[in-house]
Amino acid sequence: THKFWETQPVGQYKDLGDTTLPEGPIEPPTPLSEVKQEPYNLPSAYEWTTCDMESEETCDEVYLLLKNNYVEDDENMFRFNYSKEFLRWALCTPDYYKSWHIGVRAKSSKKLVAFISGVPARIRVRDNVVKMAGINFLCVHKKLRSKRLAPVMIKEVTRRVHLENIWQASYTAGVVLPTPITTCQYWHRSLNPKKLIDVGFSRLGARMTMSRTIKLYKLPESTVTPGFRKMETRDVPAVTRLLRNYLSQFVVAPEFDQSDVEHWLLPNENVVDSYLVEGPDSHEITDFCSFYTLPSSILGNQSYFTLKAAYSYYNVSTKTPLPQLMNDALIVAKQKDFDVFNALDVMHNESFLRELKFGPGDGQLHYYLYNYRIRSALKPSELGLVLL
Ligand code: NHW
Ligand code: EN5
Repeated sequence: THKFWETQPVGQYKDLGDTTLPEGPIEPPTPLSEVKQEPYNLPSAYEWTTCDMESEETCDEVYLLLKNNYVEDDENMFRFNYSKEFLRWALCTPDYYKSWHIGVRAKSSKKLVAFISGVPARIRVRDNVVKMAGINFLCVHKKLRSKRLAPVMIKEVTRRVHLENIWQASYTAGVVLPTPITTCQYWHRSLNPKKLIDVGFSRLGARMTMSRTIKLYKLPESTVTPGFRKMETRDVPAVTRLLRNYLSQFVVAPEFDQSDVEHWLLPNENVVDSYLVEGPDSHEITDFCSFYTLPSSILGNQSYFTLKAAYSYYNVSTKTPLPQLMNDALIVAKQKDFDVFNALDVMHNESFLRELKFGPGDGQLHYYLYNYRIRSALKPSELGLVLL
């Protein structure tokens, strides 16, 4: 049972398969004058703080809270270590609200002990473009777990989103909550198999030696597709057209305009990498691929401290076969010294995962919408959305 989630406008288990319920908002918006004006109450030892992520000092505090307390795998061997530059990129979008970057401090020490954030996003569900908050980086310090702080933080971010006249949200989680719109599988492509095996990220396969494994995952020194190059500012209009057209086929996808493409897809060192294929004569942009950088701390290894992981982001192929395009993405990721390339089975990713020697991981990612009902669960391949 879910004492908190039962009270929220999300798809409930009891309604699963009820085809009489309409698709769309679960609750109508309330007049802004009826939105609670004061913050929710925290336990008396704690206070709310709005985090200015443009401030070096505050960004550092959020970074350290997450570095030490954010998501781990099911065996607690690895923990996400989002960089400061990444957090700024993820949170300080062109149209962000500072009020949606919410911290909790201990009153006595002023230490940051919890965080939750939202950024505005336009998400299309079938034919409807909905203004949403993309919620991410919910984190409660390890020493304050299981005290029901998370529901208060979720209610507080919801209140602050409502104050901006926004009534829906999207989020992902590794845990099952009421109720996923789809469940995706993580896949992993070894780039540095020796290190991955040494740190326990992967295992030597049956009847495999280390040298056979290294040979299996070997990649060419340089990319193979003619016209494959890094994306530049001048490509924003063409990439926007290519991506908008591609994403239009999925049931749920972001509605990107040029300013979104500039923010989310222009290369940003150690944060996001984007490449495209430019045709030989017309200089037409026919294909695009991208990945973001998210290292993980390796917990309790004597020789290695971080695992450098690339995560597949948005990819579009109209001319280069998607497996060939993604093989070039693997080659640049290897050149940039990533240890592993991760991807979900969203969009058309199934078409390259096995062929390029990705293997299924032990983790899944569940996608959710807040206050928006979908008639029945989607297939991962019907999803055109990648959250950070
Ligand atoms: S998913 C990553 C979440 N963070 C982590 O896993 C980091 C490590 N864990 C922690 O910090 C990406 C804590 O365990 C957290 C829970 C803080 C997760 N989403 O305080 P209590 C995101 O950031 C429910 C939603 O005692 P705790 C997305 C749980 O089911 N709910 O637990 C975030 C239970 O409710 P129930 C989650 O362990 C989306 C209640 O929290 C959850 O000390 C947020 C227990 O609270 C999760 N990941 O703290 C929703 N994990 O009903 C946004 C647990 O079952 C919704 N819970 O009794 C939309 C808002 C905006 C709407 C705008 C219109
Ligand atoms: C929302 N934005 O479990 C964030 N990762 O498979 C919240 N496993 O890395 C999302 N357990 O399978 C939270 N190696 C959900 C993700 C939480 C992190 C997580 C999984 C995803 C993961 C690795 C390591 C497992 C370590 C022990 C894994 C196998 C790789 C192998 C490579 C060779 C081919 C077969 C697979």
